[in-house]
Amino acid sequence: MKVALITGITGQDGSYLAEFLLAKAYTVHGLVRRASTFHTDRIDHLYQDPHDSKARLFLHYGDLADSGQLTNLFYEVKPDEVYHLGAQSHVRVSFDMPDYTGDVTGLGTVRLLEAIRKSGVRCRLYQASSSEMFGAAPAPQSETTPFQPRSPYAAAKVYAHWMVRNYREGYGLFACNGILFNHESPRRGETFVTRKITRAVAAIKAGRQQTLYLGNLDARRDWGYAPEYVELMWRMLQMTAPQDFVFGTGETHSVREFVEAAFGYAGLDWREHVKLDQRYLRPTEVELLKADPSNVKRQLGWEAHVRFADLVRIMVDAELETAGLPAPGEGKRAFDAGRFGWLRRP
Ligand code: NAP
Ligand code: F7E
Repeated sequence: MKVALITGITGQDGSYLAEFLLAKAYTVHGLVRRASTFHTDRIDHLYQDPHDSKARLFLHYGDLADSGQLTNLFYEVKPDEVYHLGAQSHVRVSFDMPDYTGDVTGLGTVRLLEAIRKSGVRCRLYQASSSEMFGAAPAPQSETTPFQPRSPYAAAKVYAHWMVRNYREGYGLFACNGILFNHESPRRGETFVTRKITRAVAAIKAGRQQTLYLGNLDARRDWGYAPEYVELMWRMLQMTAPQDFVFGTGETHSVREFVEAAFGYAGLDWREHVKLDQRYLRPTEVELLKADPSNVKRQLGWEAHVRFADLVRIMVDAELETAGLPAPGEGKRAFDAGRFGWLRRP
């Protein structure tokens, strides 16, 4: 039975990954930040009483800013596989909090690498790199596209990415960077644009909201479905030798197209509800992201199955259901298509 350690287990990807690994009979340990309120809602359905001898999910307080606790955790848990997903992951927020973002997202990765090295625990590491690192680089972006980061977040991820490669080359660590393009789901953080839009659709349908304020509608992203992406993270750590991969759908759509699709699916006219708020614009924007996923397809036989239209439907259906409203259900059909047998809820 393998042991995994997940940083960022309370986040979107961490929650799906924990679910996926538990279904694969892993013992899963997660790093959780201390807060004055509970914030484990994404993993509450996975909770197991640690006093139960059959428990396979364990949570540990810690922080990527605290190297001592990270090192202790390696001595205690001795993981076979480490999935480093913890980060200050919001690009717009990173402009307001550049040094904090550098500390947690950049240096936090170095603290983790040092914890592995100093503890001497032999494990494999997955690093959550990001398509944001490509920034202004022309699309489509692949493993050979040079990085041109356009935000403090992206610059911090570039630093982390290269440090992971450095530990791979310098210390022989089995460490892989997954350069993942945007991936979304009903568990996406509420301030990322797709979830903000789908939540607003349900609130407008329910008569609780009239207007949705957004920033740049022209930015284009390669949006996929998060559960597919966490499967790939696991797959990368099962390779015979460590390697970095780009992963995305290979399609690109504008924020406006997402808005149109989400409102349209729920029978709403977005023009009656969406307004610009300058606060959501970024000092430097990444205009166009579109993956070239041919390498991962060739080497790992991996491709994204849930595409733009189904992703929108999955997210709007989930939001309408949560609001107690009737949902068209087309997203549910895409979701039920059989690929996600390990998922207990979308
Ligand atoms: P997310 O929902 O924002 O989750 C981030 C996680 O990091 C949360 O569990 C958060 O804990 C934790 N965290 C934040 N600061 C921390 C700290 N100082 N110490 C310990 N943990 C901390 O992000 P996500 O969408 O799941 O993404 C997972 C990873 O992939 C991130 O590294 C992100 O940057 C990267 N990524 C995401 C995408 C995407 O489209 N989703 C694409 C490429 C790369 P709290 O719950 O306490 O806040
Ligand atoms: O913005 C535009 C915004 O915040 C997408 C993170 O997971 O993916 C994510 O970063 C686009 C941008 O995601 C609003 O300007 C318009 O062009 O949903 P987002 P992101 O910045 O692409 C990458 C791959 C990561 O690695 C990150 O961790 O939408 N946009 N209006 C808006 N964005 C937000 N958040 N809010 C708006 O009102």
